[in-house]
Amino acid sequence: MSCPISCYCGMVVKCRCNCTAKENRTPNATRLVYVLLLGAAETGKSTMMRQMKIIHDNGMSTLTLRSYKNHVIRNVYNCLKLLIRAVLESGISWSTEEASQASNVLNGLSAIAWGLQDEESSTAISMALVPAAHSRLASIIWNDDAAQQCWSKANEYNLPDSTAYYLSEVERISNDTYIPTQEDVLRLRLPTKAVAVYDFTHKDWTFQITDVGGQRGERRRWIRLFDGIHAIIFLAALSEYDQFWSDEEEDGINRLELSLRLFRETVRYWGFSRSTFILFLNKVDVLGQKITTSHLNSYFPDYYGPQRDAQRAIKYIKEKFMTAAIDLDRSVYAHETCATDTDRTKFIFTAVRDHILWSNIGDFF
Ligand SMILES: Nc1nc2c(ncn2[C@@H]2O[C@H](COP(=O)(O)OP(=O)(O)O)[C@@H](O)[C@H]2O)c(=O)[nH]1
Ligand SMILES: [Mg+2]
Repeated sequence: MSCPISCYCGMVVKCRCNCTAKENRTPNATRLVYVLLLGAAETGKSTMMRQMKIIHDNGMSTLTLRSYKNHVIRNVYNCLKLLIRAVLESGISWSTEEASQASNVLNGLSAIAWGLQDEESSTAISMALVPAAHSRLASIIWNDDAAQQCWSKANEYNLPDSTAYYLSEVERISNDTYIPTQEDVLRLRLPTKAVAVYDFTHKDWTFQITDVGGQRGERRRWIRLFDGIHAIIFLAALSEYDQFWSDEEEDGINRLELSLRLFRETVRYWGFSRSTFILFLNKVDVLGQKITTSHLNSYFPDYYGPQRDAQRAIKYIKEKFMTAAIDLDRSVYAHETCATDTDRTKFIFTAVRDHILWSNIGDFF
């Protein structure tokens, strides 16, 4: 049997136990490789799943893109509302009368004015539209100095990562003939409760990737439902070092601390003792932007490296995760990722896929 992985090394793989049943497996028989995506909320799990689909299904069809239109418009609406609320809470004055008036109009706006129903029914046939007049007002808001000041403190006001993206693109999105692009879809924040499963086939291997969703309280219970997992891809956001959870269960907890705690629990869970562990240190692009103004040692006083240095910050965060698994007899493979970047994800995932196959090869031959 030749190398099952696409590294073209020409290696011949033999069954380790010489078992004829295994040797006689037909070369075309597919074998299932179970991969679980884990991590705290908003670290990029659903975005990674969407990327898998883009990468393995040769992009999203127009029909699929259209089906996301309501969600995109809902995200624009949410980003705008949260940004206006942040400015009003901050006490910073709008720099022009025009922006102040735009804020009055948009702040009083209900989602129905944009054809949006409640959150649950936003998958219904797309009726949503950003009226051109509102799109102009949204641009005035976004370009105002008060909004920019609040955006530079996005962590304090819990502004979504995609705020800058959607509010810079609002004019395009408000077009009558608007169809979302893949990037518009990748930038979506869609809090999903359901478990999502995606299968793709590579040679005679079928990868089944499962995202258990975002319920915080349920998370620990969820992982116990999964058995025989070949690999865990754990996502943590590099950019969450200056962010805090503000919900009931995890109120006031630093998001990176929570990711570290979850990682520690997951890597130690006996049910995963045979699984390959891969760590995606995601949102490398967001870290690169915020590190210039938000200092890591303001939140992690044991960071003694230089300020405004993305590489040193990444090194420090990576070491924190590695230390969490240091006393265990297992390797963790870490990658810096940007889940919204298709080319980068494709490159990394090809390496990860091959790595998962190699490290589980004993199970398959
Ligand atoms: N800029 C940037 N945004 C990201 C990245 N990964 C995820 N996001 C955004 O972060 C938000 C939350 O991501 P999501 O996949 O829903 O997180 P989940 O709760 O772990 O499933 C979405 O708006 C994504 O577009 C990334 O690497 N860079
Ligand atoms: Mg999700």
